[in-house]
Amino acid sequence: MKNSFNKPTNVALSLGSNVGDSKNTIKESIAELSQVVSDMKVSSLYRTEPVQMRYQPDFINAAVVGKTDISPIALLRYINIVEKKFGRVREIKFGPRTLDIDIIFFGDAILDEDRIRIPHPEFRKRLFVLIPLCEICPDLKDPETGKRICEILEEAKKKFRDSVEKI
Ligand code: PH2
Ligand code: MG
Ligand code: MG
Repeated sequence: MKNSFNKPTNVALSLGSNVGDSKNTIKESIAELSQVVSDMKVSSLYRTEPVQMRYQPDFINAAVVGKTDISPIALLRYINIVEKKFGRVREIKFGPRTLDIDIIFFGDAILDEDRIRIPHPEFRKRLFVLIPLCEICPDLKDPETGKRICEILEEAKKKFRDSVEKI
């Protein structure tokens, strides 16, 4: 399925895992994503303190940016297939998971539907998303606020103290 732009769209994705062999899961799932995302830039892996549901194991997080010519919904469906392949079942909200891949940006798209919300509604509060993304793409613009990732990160660092450590 082609997207409506007729040319590849820049996408930013956040990956997280805190069940099983998380480092391997993140690395292998990035290889799967290369089927639908080209010209990928991949961040380092980070060990991060859980946010929202604090009493669970630390996460491994990473970010990926690249280009895709499929639609947001087609990308989401593909992501769900990859998540299932790594053993994800529908679990407790914010709780432990083998693999979570979230679409942070899809070009300039702003989507607010039941199935899909882009930009990701929580990303501005999440150092575990902003730090890896800023490593690979500090000038990437948030279509909702017009701010660059590195500016959003600086603001977030003033409010949030969650530990995010490069590994
Ligand atoms: N994902 C969540 C909830 N909390 N915390 C960290 N550190 N990393 C995550 O990926 C994460 C989280 C729900 O998706
Ligand atoms: Mg998530
Ligand atoms: Mg998700």
